[in-house]
Amino acid sequence: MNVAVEKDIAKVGVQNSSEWDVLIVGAGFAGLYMLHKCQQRGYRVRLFEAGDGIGGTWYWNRYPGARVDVESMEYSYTFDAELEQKWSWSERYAAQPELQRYVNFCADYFDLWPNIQLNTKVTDAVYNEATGSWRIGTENGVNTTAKHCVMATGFLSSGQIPNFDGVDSYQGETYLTSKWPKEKVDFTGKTVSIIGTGSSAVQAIPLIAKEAEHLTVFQRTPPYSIPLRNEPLNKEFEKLVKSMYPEWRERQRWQSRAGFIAVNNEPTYPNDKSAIEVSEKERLADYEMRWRSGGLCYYSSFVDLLQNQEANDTLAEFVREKTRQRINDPELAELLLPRGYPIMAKRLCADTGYYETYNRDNVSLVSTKSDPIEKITARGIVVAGREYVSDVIIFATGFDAVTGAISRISVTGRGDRDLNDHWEGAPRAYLGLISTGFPNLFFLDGPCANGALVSPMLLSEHQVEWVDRCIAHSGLEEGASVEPRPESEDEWMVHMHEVGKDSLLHKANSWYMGANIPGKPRALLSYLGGLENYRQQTEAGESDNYRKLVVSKVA
Ligand code: N01
Repeated sequence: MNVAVEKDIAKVGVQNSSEWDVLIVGAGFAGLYMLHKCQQRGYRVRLFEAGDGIGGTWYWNRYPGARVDVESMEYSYTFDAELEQKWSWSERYAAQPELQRYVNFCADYFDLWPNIQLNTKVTDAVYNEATGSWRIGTENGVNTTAKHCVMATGFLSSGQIPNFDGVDSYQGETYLTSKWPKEKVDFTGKTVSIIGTGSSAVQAIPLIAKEAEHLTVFQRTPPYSIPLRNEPLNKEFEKLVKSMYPEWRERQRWQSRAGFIAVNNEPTYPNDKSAIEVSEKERLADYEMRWRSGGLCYYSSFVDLLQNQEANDTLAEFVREKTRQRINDPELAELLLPRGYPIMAKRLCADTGYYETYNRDNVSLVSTKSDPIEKITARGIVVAGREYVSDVIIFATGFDAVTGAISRISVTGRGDRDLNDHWEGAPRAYLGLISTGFPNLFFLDGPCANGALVSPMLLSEHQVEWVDRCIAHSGLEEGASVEPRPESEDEWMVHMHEVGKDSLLHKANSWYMGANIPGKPRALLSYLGGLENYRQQTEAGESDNYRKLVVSKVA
């Protein structure tokens, strides 16, 4: 045992047979904040990260054009007032390299590095009922034990390449957007194919088109995409936000619906009116105002947009009409326009020149809606009997979202129960934070919470603080454990499905529903009650001395 560890044990002042009080898996924003909280408590804590750098999604997704589509001033840690004032963003929406610089700056600022272990991919976790602790195994053979284990593995971290016939026979270069190389990829003079038109592709396509000899886009479902309107950060806006950050953050937390309030460089409240009860003039004024602002602010538009098809149709038609104007060729526009599913039922995309890219001579579109990709050959992609020969294929084909990263770790709880068995059909977790039969194991940004529909930064900070208090409450002593009562987990699942049952999300084949992965059970994976409601529910979960949980102590 090293000196630092001995010092920490003295600080915590408990006897513990585990090597670590808390083991955190994943060095994204959530895992790093968890680490900071544990360090503040003086716990013996370790964070294992699979990559050779930190940042989670912002470490892996380095494809051209990768940038956040929540405003930088709102997509940053909210828990430290000094940090908020110290850091300055250069753009309205930070690009991947700047986000990585921010994450590294935070790790320095909070002195997190001594407890981060890179290149350490967790493969399995087994609960020991006698000691109330977890044994954690890793790909490189490091095994350790921890009293509490926090899975901060991310909800968009398991990239997927569909199992296309012949995919391994392809002889050209291949790239997956979510595992992009660190070195710049040069497309100059190359014919490039990209499969997928979700958020990643929509960001990458305009930049790759500028470089490639020819770019062919294989689109199955046209996305709804809103202009992002990125620009250098408006200094007046930065000054405004920094002058009122405490109030701004409170409004993000409690009065925002999705965790962001900036629209057209002003703080706003979500629109609580119905899209179909207001006049057409009022409705269009709201849509136009948000179109001018750009990005994802339609999530705080009329309250019934994701509940009522008629309301949703008004926005879908508005966006289609705006989109039509961005594409020169009317026939091509018809292929690119999204139809047949509600807007926002798949996550809205936000783009910089996406549709205008199709006005270039070196870009073509292949619709695979009625003629799916038949196979991949040594030279390219075959659709409807035609081979599209390419030097490069880019897979922008998304993620085994929400549950994928956790499910790839073999997790064995009380009574040798496998977590994937407990989650068979649909994941189950009380408040999205902890599952019955898996004591002392916590999920951040996991299933059954609302990471998918609110700003992940706001959600994960709130969850970290909840987990931090829960660990402090249950303790570190040998034999101590905490898990939800079975009826608490049942109640939460009933509540989650009740809240989500009328949502239009059910009408699209999206990762929200697990519907993008062949064979994955179709189920609502996230809580749709909004951020404020989720915060209230989790606070209630702590009431009456955590009566919804079973906290066992040493006899
Ligand atoms: O993945 P996606 P993504 N044959 O699942 C297609 C976040 N994000 O990486 O729609 C043919 O959205 C698939 O077609 P379809 C954001 O939350 C944020 O782009 O299933 N095509 C779709 O077009 C986002 O929602 C940011 O019919 C196949 C595409 O591949 C989430 O990450 C940036 C196919 C996958 O799109 C995921 O985005 C990037 C097949 N067999 C990502 N399988 C920002 O912050 C899949 N496709 C800006």
